[in-house]
Amino acid sequence: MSTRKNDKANKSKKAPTNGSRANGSRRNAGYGAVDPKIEDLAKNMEESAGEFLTSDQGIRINDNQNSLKAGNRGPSLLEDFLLREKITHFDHERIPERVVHARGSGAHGYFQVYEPMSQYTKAGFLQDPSVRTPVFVRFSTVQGSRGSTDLARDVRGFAVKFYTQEGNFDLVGNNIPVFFIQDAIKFPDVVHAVKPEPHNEMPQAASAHDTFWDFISLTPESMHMIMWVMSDRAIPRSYRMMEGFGVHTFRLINEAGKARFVKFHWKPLLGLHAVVWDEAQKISGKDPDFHRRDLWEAIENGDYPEWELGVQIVEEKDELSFDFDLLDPTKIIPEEIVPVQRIGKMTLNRNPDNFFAETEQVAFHLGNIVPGIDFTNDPLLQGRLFSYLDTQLTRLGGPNFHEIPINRSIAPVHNNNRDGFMRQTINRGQVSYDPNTLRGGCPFQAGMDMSGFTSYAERIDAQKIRERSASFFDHFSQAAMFFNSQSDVEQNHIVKALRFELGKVETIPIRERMLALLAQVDKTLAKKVADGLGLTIPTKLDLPLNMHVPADGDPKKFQPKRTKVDMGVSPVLSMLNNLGDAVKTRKVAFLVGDGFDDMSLLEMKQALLTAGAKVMTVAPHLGVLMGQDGEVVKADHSLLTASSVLFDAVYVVGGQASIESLLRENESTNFVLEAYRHCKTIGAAGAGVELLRAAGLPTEDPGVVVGDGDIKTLGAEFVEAMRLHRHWGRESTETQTGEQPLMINRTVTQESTESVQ
Ligand code: HDE
Repeated sequence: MSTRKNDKANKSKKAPTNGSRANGSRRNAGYGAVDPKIEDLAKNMEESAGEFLTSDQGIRINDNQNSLKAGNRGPSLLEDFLLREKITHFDHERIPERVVHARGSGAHGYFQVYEPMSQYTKAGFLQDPSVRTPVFVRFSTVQGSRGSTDLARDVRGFAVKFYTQEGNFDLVGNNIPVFFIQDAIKFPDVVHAVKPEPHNEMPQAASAHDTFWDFISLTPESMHMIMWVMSDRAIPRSYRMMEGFGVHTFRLINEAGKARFVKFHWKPLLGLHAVVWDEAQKISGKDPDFHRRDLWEAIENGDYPEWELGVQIVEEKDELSFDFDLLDPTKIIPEEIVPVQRIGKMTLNRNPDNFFAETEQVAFHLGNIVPGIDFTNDPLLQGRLFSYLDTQLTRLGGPNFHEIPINRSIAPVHNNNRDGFMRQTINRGQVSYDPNTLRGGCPFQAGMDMSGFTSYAERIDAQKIRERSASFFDHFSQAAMFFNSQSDVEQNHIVKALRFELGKVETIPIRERMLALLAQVDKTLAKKVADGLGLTIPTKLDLPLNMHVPADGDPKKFQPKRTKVDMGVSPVLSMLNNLGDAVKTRKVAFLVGDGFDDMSLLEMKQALLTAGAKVMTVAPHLGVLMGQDGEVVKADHSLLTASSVLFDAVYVVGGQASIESLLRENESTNFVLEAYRHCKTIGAAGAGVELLRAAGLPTEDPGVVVGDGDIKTLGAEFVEAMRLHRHWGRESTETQTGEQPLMINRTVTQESTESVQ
């Protein structure tokens, strides 16, 4: 399959070259040694610069403008094999999009472990800190179609393929550590409920509609997940600023065969940040590719995103020592109970060369594991083990998708699997079965000492039964823990998100059922949502709380537990306690017009660049702008092409003429006003303050930084203000519970933990 080079002796004439792109110039970026996956992908790369146009059969094409006709005004001829080849290929360019996670963005990178992990696992890629294991990561939204907006309120997929020397290991996770359901048999239901409704295919990429909340209102096990997806976790500022989680409990197994339970985490070094909901909706119109672009640009700029891999390890003997079941995917292990050990770092440093070939064709599978890692009996995990391989058969058109360059392992593949659509491998020889003598028994089974995979020999002594373990029945304690662990600002966002989502639900009884469920999590929360909906919390429900009761079943076996466990709070669950560096790689818009004050632009720019931020000028017109002392700057955007929602902070450059030209455009006051409403840092120097006044902004707000003289001091203040990410004091307090502490220190009150009635 490797690309033929244009060096055929009988075609010595080369096409004119107009600057061939150095194919692979970005290859090996960041690597000291050769990256084995990059080398592997290179075998399939094609580069047209300097080459002649050919058919798929390699025939050089002389006329790519006209089809073959009977006379220049006559009908096209069936004989035209070039026309037919081109159109036929075009007709079949599309493959089915993913059933879920259709909208995604990918990047290449590498992973390095900090210390040998041999105490816990024999996995080869977790032993040697000097080894860089290549990775390909795909981030995604879940609900929407391939062309939908990045900024939907949604869970984000966080799927990592490690190309290890022992074969591929896929950690197919999300940015939220729990899931809606406990058993795989409910997955088609929850997905059907959240996807656009089948009769009119509306709404796109949104959970705010009747079928989703109908299902959720009948599925109390979803309440913990609902708290997370209604929080700001579901509207991240960037893929680079969100956590990742393996969700299920897995196993690590060491050389001696000792197993331990493990939960996987990804911790972003840039901290956790979100946008606000109004901003998210506006970005969806202004730049639906916002997250995709952000990831792409960061990597192109050399701002390589990084995450530390964390593990929570639980000894087997402690399996049953928690208030929840380790096999229940609607539960986390609070970090305060089992700390997260950071064991290595992943760096993304290369954008894909071709979206379809890599990001679209990549096929993740939870079942891709390596010796030293194994599964547990989590019933969601067990169902996923079937689904991923199965779905790829249709999506990628047959059983050979592991041969697609982005999917193939860097470890050699030898087995007796044969044939099928699009087979690339040319298996040589007579033998395609095992055992055999004709090939000396090859390929051999590998002993455990030769990295042969063996499943963990878990003891199982059970009845075959369709039942859910009673240890899975507590659906509200962790939902309450999550809610109680949020700052007032974050709780306020959850209230507003629920008011929005349920406000879009047209069927009143569904809203009421949701209020009854929310009341099991926290009465104040339910009351505030009810107020927004103009409803009261129902005291009695017509239907049982949990609808998973089979006609002939014992309802008690399916009901959520009546008493909640007080799990207290877990401060690490608040994004505001994970701010990290809120300046590095952040985008600041400089509002500027002709006649600007040169120093107020240059010195502020310097202060921001030094702190690691990015600066972009937004002006009344494109082209160049002249400063009052002769400085010339390029306008990166005009007020028409840019919008404040695409930036993290706004600075109004000084200079009377500049401000006057900005004030002639309505968009300039809208720009700062919207940034203010979204709680962003705003700065203005000298005459720039006039623009803030014209927009009606207060200048004594903590996140509004103004100054007349020394721009260096103003710059330092501006950077400090940006470090807070947002200035939440500006938000309406109508739905808030009280003060707005950044750090959490709550105790749970009796009233907020009322049991199910
Ligand atoms: Fe998935 N999921 N899922 N999922 N999932 C898919 O596989 C499925 C679940 C996740 O970027 C599909 O290739 C079932 C949890 C990610 O290509 C499909 C169940 C978590 C991606 C599928 C779950 C995930 C997928 C669709 C319940 C977080 C995108 C296309 C039993 C731990 C991977 C495909 C990418 C994709 C099935 C639940 C993560 C249909 C049956 C929980 C990140 O096979």
